[in-house]
Amino acid sequence: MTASFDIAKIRRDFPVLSEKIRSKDLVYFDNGATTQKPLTVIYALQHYYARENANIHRGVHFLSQQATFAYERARGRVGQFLNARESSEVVFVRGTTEALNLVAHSYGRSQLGPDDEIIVSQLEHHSNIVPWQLLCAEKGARLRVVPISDTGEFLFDEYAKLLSERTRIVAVAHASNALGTILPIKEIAALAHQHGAVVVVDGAQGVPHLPVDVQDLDCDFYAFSAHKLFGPTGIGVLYGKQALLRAMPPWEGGGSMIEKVSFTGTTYAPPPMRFEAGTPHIAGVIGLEAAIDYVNAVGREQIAAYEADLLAHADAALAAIPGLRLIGTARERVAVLSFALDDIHPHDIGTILDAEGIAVRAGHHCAQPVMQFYQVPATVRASLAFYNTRAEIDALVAALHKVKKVFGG
Ligand code: C6P
Repeated sequence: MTASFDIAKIRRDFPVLSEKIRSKDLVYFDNGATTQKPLTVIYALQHYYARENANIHRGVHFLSQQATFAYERARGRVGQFLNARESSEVVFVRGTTEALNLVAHSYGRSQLGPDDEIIVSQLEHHSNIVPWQLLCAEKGARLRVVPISDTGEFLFDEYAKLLSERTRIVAVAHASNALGTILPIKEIAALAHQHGAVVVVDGAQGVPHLPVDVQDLDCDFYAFSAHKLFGPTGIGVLYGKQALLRAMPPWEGGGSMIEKVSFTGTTYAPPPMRFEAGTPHIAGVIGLEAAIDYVNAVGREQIAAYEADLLAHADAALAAIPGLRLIGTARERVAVLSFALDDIHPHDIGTILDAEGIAVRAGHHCAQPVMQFYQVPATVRASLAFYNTRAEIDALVAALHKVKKVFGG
């Protein structure tokens, strides 16, 4: 670990981490659902509402201009964070779900027809399945699914077989929320492009763990949520290549997204404004910028290295528990551990862990096709972040031994 990665200081930056839950030290392992927020993000929101609150893009007065400047500066920061060519390739939305629906509604509805095909993988979150199913139903298009291996790997050869001249969209996760599997986006995109398909990446679980360079990946769209990146809820990003965004029709109408409105015909603003109808979540955007600044200051390479070390420790520690079955053991994973323990129901495990102050998610993780593949109704999922520690993993292991005792194991 690099000397600059000061875990004690990092933990002090996140006030909730020193909370007691049920008289126990909080161990927060539900980062896949949402991450905790550092003080810089909390203060940025407070500062905006206390000192700078105004609507944007429509006021000549000082505060409005200041808020507009802050909002557009944040767009630039997100663009740099993703290595987009231009900040106008960054569209602010409510979150990953809205970003994916935007692409399905705007790009999908205007470009797809009967017998066209959309490829997703077995690993997808419902947000990267259902919008495409709705689009297929409307257009008479077909959804094709790339299978996974028993360890939870994306089967690239099977993907290659599914691609054809009918493939219009390939929509895949950067990393699986249920298993942690990292998908080979760069290779997926290169092959999709050979067939003339566009590539949509659900980056909800990629951005918090991995450096993301959209130019290097050469994806056409990349979606993520601020709240999984230590930022506020209710704000997210759709990155889209400029040429694609320019050619896409609006999907929501209202203020801010127009050039000229009349009853004889309305014209639309260029992207990104074309896709940001109405008053946006200004404070959220400012909070997202603060979150990105925080992550950059910690260092994205450092975060990835620290989390790889945590994951290796957690894999070994959990494997040593008799009766524990890790679900999803792909070679390349972000720090997500999904598991079953004996035949104890995951919700019972989650409840007992909660009594120990340990927050995990028990359920299908909005990835029911993954559960169907492994023939389990649910798993327990510990999803880690860079503020977690080996000691917390050891606390989880000790608590899982208690769970076994309660169930006579
Ligand atoms: N996964 C989890 O506990 P929203 O809700 O729009 O911010 O993100 C949706 C989403 C899309 N894709 C992936 C891969 C995700 O993990 C999520 C959110 C949470 O795993 C809540 S279900």
